[in-house]
Amino acid sequence: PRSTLFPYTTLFRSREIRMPLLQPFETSFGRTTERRILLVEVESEGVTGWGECTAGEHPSFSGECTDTAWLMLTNELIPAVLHSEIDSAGACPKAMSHVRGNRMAKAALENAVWDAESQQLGIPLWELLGGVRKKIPCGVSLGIQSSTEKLMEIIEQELAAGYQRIKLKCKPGHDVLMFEAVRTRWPDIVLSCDANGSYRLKDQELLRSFDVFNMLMIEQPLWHNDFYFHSLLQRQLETSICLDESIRNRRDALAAIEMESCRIINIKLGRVGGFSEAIRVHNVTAERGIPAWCGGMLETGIGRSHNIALSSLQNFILPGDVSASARYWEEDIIEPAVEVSRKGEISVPQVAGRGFEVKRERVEKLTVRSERLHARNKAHAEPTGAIKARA
Ligand code: OSB
Ligand code: MG
Repeated sequence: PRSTLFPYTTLFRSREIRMPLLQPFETSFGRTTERRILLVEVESEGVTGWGECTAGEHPSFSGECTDTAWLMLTNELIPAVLHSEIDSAGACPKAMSHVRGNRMAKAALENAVWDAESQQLGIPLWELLGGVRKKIPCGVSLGIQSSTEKLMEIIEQELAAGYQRIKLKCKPGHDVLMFEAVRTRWPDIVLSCDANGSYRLKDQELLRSFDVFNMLMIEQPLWHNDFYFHSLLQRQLETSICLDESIRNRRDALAAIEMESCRIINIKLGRVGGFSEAIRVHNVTAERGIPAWCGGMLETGIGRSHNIALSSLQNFILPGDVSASARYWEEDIIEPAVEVSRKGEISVPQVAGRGFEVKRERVEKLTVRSERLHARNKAHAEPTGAIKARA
């Protein structure tokens, strides 16, 4: 549907907030205790759309980090979108196409525009995206723990809460013994692991030995940017490989599927550059009969609400890494907080927009820097702040 997104005054604001995690989160590439998160706000025609940047504090998951995303948003992406004639959120990728890469920065901006557009149209965001599911199945991703005992305690808690799948972060030296302990105690739960690219081809025999644990999948065992060696490895394994880091867009998904580099695909909004590309990746997995699920990046409620909307698309068949706000934050920046039922499901909100209010006062309190850019109308964009200072 055509939207009247930017006919008159449009205001963009980028800001950084700091949020301590309730528990540190450790992966094969590092440990996070406090998140530095960029939010993008677009105000137009009486609605406010929000987007969240999933870049980490360090460029270790992808080449992006909070600071590079800030630079791209304020110097390149927001001015580009302000100066182009956007009549729907789906037009954002083209308006930003002069910038290579930087997909997490692009996603924060594009997703804010989708959020605004759904409010202007008065329909739920998930409906604008083409979603169909009313409830989405949820799993949890558990970081590397200091001891197996601690890990077992947490798993017990998450299973009691109803989560449908347990994913264990792993790396060389932090794998078989942990899987053995977990499988001995829980022979039948749906289990998976995520190596974040920490194994090498010389570890083939070790990775083959994971087959006895009957896991649903092993996520990104090899290099973050590889397809070919994953296809060789997949031939050697009974367990399905799921690719995360490797899949940047629809073309990557198609290449991975055709090369049989994986049998399952994790879709993350930030990693693929926003809702437009996420839908395209989703569609190709659906066409090819490859189960998809929605990944997580330790998001606040804004990114979380967008993950919920995306997860309502038909081929998000497997439980995602989208879970309750209370697992991450003492207090989320949305209300109500995201909650998960005893069956391990999130109900997709049946109201216009993202379906969760942003707690503006709390966001203001958490803000450590912000910048405004605005345009009076399509023809006369008027940058402010740093952009104006450079002009
Ligand atoms: O690989 O899925 C990943 C968190 C940060 C970076 C990468 C990953 C993750 C997670 C956490 O697994 C998922 C979540 O609970 O948000
Ligand atoms: Mg992953």
